[in-house]
Amino acid sequence: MKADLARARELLADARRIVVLTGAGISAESGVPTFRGPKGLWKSFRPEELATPEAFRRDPCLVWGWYAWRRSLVEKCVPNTGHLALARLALVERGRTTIVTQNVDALHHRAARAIAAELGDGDPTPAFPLEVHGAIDRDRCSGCGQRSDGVIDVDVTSVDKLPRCGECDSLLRPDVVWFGEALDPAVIGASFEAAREADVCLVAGTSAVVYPVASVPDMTLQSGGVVIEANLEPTPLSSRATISLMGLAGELLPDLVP
Ligand code: BV8
Ligand code: ZN
Repeated sequence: MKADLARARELLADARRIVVLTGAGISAESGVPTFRGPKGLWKSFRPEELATPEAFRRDPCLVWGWYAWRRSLVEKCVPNTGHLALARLALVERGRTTIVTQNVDALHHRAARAIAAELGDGDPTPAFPLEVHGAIDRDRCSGCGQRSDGVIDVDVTSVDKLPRCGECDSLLRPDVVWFGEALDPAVIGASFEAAREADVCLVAGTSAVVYPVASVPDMTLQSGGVVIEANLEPTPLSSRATISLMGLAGELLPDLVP
């Protein structure tokens, strides 16, 4: 493990372009539940019951109840050392690193602002991630698609109390991508382009089972780059990764990108 860590650190230090892919595991140490695994969100819920457009059509109050609960929980969480290490990587040498996240918790944004302030040069945007599955703190109109800041205390006691669009009166929904829904082509397209151009793809905290974003590391491999995985347990990616490091993202990432 020590030799792997040293080699991974060297590969990252020498990389011309880096793409980072993060999943729920990087936010676990901030208190945001992951999806799968022992204390995963889907232990207490069934994905087909909640993270699909059919579920929202069938029972919008149930789906809104889940997202309103997660929204209020995420609000109280703060970025951890893993988020901060990645933000520093992206801000110290601007333009070298692209962060792609499956997470909808906006913790990468908050880490970017904290490190930009610490570095004293203000602009956090190079460390803002490509959010391929959307953002839980934003709402989107299910009719006209207009986006807005997320309603905080959603009243889920009856459908007619759910938030509606000021323009077309359709139901608002969380601005996230559900199963069976297409990702924003511009966002996933930019993620794939960053993956193809990267010498190193650093994958942290994901079970690597959700497509199309799970193909990001393979695109780096196919264009001759290397993949470094940092995860708590082996995943379907581990056998394809150049280096697979097992451990907590909050400990591994500050070690990998000091
Ligand atoms: C689409 C947003 C097409 C909402 C989410 C069969 C085969 C292949 C693909 C499919 C298939 N059947 C269906 C599909 C497609 C489907 C898919 O991939 N399904 C999978 C499950 C088989 N994909 C889709 O439907 C996508 N859309 O394909 O559309 C299309 C095209 C054109 C037109 C119409 C349609 C949409 C996918 C997006 C779904 N939305 N979430 C919300 O958040 O509620 S997915 C959800 O899972 C989250 O976004 C999450 O990001 C994602 C992946 O989970 P992870 O982030 O990896 O989290 P997980 O808990 O699984 O793992 C955490 C890992 O961290 C673990 O390994 C753990 O060990 C580790 N860990 C824990 N703690 C730590 C740690 N590691 C380090 N440190 C720690 N401290
Ligand atoms: Zn509308």
